[in-house]
Amino acid sequence: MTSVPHLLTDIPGPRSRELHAQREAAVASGYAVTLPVFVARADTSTVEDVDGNTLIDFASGIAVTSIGASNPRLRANVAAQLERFTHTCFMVTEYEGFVRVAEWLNEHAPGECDKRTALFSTGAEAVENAVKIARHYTGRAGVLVIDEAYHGRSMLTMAMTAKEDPYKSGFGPFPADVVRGPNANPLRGRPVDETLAQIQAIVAERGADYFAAIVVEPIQGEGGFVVPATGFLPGLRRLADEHGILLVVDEIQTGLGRTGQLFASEHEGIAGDLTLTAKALGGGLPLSAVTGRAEVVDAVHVGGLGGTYAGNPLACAAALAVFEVLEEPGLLAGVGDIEATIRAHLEPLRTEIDALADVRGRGAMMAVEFADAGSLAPRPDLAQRISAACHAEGVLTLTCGTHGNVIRLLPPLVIEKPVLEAGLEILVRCIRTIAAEEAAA
Ligand code: PLZ
Repeated sequence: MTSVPHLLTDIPGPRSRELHAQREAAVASGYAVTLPVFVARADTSTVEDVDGNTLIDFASGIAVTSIGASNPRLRANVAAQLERFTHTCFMVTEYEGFVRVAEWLNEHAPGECDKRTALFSTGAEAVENAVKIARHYTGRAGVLVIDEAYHGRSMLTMAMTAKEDPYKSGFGPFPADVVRGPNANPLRGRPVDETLAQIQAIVAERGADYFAAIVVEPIQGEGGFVVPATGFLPGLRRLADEHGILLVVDEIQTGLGRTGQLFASEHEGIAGDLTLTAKALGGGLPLSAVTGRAEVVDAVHVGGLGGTYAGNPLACAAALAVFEVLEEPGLLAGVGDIEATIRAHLEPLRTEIDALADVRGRGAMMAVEFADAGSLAPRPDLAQRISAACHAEGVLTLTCGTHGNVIRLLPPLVIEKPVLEAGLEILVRCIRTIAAEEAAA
């Protein structure tokens, strides 16, 4: 491999700029873009743009291409399926891939119980359907969600998502019966027992028969890669059990190896009544799933769940390749090595750079938060400038967080160590440079 990143032009290059201008004349302006670079092809952990530049991929298309954006096994599986048929609609005639994906998820999702799986296409659809199932099973309406949560862009999932701008502003009114509780954010929240007591009070206020589900991300994604304080998730599990509420764990960003376990729930020793997957599940083809206790999932009447493209055959073929890669010996342990490498590069900066407030995450889902020392006033300006500097040097980083002050790293789980290290060295250099400029200003 030639050394990466490998840059031939400015980023974005001339051809990308030309295409971006065409995009502006054709595409709805409501889509934001992290880096206006047009991709020609992708490899295990790099993307090549239309100007011949090779960038290091620390985004994986937002935690989707965990096994790489052009994995040979996935391509072969999808190509073989493509030769056979592209679609039947599972509600019209059946095909085997759908069943095999469901079986794998039933076997591997958290919880020692008989399970069933329903497949859909997008993450938001999985969340919507989990709420449908939970309401049907419990006969209750309420959905309890957490501060700083992200669950999608459909009407119900916008209601469940916390952040107003850009996700919700101007798009309401939203469906009713979504109630928000506090987050056990170790950097910014209250102690975990107080947080749980507040949630307990919210449940008590609404009455015993109100909440159908508590929906929670085991590590918040868009909300800022917030790893909840120890005890929060088990506390929610207990609270749900005490009140006959279903616990729905949204593993759409964290699931399928991202955190070094197949499911992030496993780090906390909990199992949702329903566990949601998407993103990495289809390895880039649209596929999502609700997996959970058979009794709960099968409470829904025949015909109550579905969708034209739900569990599309090409996407199922892709998922079966994803499962094979996840089961390779050493894959999950390698994710632990990714975390160790990231920490080794970033943690020393904590004492060196005042505005570097936190290095956190699990596995290949790691983040750096920027905030003023002492007051913890968020510094989105720093995160944005550092991220932009990384882009200019050929490293594709993303930001996130309620305040936009977090840089997140989501490399493919199969990233080669030299590529990871090259990207991290650039990130560290950019953090130092921007922090020094800041200090001099
Ligand atoms: N739940 C935890 O992370 C998607 C959103 C990007 P969809 N996150 C990326 C954007 O700005 O639209 C996500 C998630 C969690 C649900 C979803 C929704 O998944 O496949 O985007 O619908």
